[in-house]
Amino acid sequence: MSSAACIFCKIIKGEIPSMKIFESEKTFAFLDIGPLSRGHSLVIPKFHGVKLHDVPDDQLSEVLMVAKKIAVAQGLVDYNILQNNGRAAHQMVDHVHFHVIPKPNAEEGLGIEWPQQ
Ligand code: IU
Repeated sequence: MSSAACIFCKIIKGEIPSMKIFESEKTFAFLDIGPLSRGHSLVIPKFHGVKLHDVPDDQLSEVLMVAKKIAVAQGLVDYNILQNNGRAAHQMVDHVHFHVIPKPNAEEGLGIEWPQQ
């Protein structure tokens, strides 16, 4: 099921270009256009659901497995897997999506000396 008005459904169908990094029967992944860090990607079910509870379990479980595969393929050590539901929870696009956000090693990435703890 897809929604004609949904921008992520259009990305899945190729009607809007994206930097695709993975596709299967149920899942699609692409680079975020506004990355919070280098390599920030989004993993989405092809099934159109606005919030987590709208998406069938089999679609959701594959999305999480793909997010893990992407993190492993990128060689990530520290990263966030993030998923927002609803405006108050900072969801801007109404099609369920999981962010994979690489975190550079804190000390190397920020180039500052950390206080001893
Ligand atoms: P959020 O969890 O709904 O707040 O995140 C939406 C993300 O979708 C955000 O990081 C955007 O940069 C990203 N995005 C995108 O990659 N391509 C698009 O065409 C649109 C949003 I619209």
